Amino acid sequence: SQNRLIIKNGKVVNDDGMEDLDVYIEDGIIKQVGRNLIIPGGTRTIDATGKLVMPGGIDPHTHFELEMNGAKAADDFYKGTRAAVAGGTTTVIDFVLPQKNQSLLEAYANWRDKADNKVCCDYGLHVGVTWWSPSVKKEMQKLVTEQYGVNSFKMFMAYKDLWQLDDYDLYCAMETCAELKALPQVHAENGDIIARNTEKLLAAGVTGPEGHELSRNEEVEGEAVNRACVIANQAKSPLYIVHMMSKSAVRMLQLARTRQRTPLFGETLAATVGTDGSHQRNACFRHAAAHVLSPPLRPDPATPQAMCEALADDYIQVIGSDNCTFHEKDKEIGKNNFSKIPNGVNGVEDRMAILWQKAVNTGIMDPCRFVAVTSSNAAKIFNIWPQKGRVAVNSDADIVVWDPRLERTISAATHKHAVDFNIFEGQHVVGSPQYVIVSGRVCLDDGELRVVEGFGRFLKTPVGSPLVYGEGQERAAPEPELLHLDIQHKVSNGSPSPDFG
Ligand code: DUC
Ligand code: ZN
Ligand code: ZN
Ligand code: ZN
Repeated sequence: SQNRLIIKNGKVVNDDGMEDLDVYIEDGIIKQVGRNLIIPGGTRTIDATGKLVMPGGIDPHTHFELEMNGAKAADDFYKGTRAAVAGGTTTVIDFVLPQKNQSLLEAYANWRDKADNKVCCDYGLHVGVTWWSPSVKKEMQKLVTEQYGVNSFKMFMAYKDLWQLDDYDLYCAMETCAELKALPQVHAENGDIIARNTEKLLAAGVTGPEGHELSRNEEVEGEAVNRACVIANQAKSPLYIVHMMSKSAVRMLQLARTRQRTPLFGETLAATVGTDGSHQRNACFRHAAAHVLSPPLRPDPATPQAMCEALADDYIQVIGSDNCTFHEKDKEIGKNNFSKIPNGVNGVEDRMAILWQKAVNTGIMDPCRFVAVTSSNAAKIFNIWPQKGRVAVNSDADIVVWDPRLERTISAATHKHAVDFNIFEGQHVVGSPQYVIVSGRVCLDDGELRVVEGFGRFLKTPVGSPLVYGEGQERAAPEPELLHLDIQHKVSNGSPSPDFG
């Protein structure tokens, strides 16, 4: 075999522990992990002395080439996955977002066509349920089959008149997910409140980027998180809340966990831990608009650290990027109306370094938890574990050799994104990848990027993840005494506790 590699003298970090071990790779697969390995001659050696050998990152939230408000995201599947690999991420999961009344299967096929020959690393797909009808349900049934390999569906509670579902349709979509043992994902913001607030702000002359957060503050996110959890409970469905951006959102998710039985997962973003809402008020339109995404960055300066702590404490399980980059000139579409600014920021490249800097270097989390939230948890939730998300025999050789002492300053001048702006501009980080191995191929080689366009494969994600649907995943029934409803129920008819499941 030509394709042999050994990573020696490093510390292997998995989500459940770390140990000094060598890793031997052949034909894209990890074949041996241990010490004093016996390996064939002619194998390339990477010396990882003083370095951490971790599973490549999984970014479960990207929007390459997304079209929004008349603009198209700058990072395509080539530049986007190239940036991912440069930062230590070796798998991304992107979103197929059908138009209203468009066939989900057709939108899926279009997205595969865009991506398959461009991706530099493996990628999977979530599919948006952006409208509802019996035909949509039939298409979901097809998409979860092995032919298509989709196990997660995203529903929007915001973007009225574009992607938003009402509660009835959201309930139906979640029931269908539960039936199929797929995972519903929800964008949790109250789109009707946002629509009305937008009208009021524009009428009052607030047209700049500062209006964006004002139209959709924390309360508007927290309400939707709570409602999504209630609907999931009624549908007897697990739930994954994408891009949680505020302390209120986390609080509502935690509260729901105390009262309901279905597994509830939360995701936050590199943007949320790496920067804050003050930039949306920058006097320079381009600067402010570049920070506009939904849900928005928050003005509360305690948010970034609180989100790091939520990740460390398992209130939130996953960090993604929501990478959806628009050139500065495209953000100008919203020059006179903040609601027209194409939404989205970068993050697929810097997600790991940013979290390392903000949460590991500060002592908020240890390297094992870092691996859990940047890789292993997403692999488990999206049912690609332990093929992905683990350094172990028989796992894919998707590996990052992390140098915890490597220092660099993040800048649009040097980043690998196609976009001309970086929301982490000027931030100094200590800790970055030195080598990144994608399916056994060294694609970042001592700092030099050597990706191959089209090298990545489409990754099928099977339904029925053990972490989401397995035995013991249903939470213990809540204490009936805590529920006012139950007390009334007992008083009125004296029967035992009602079924909240
Ligand atoms: N939020 C964004 O900021 N961009 C794309 C879609 C979304 O929900
Ligand atoms: Zn979203
Ligand atoms: Zn500026
Ligand atoms: Zn998104």
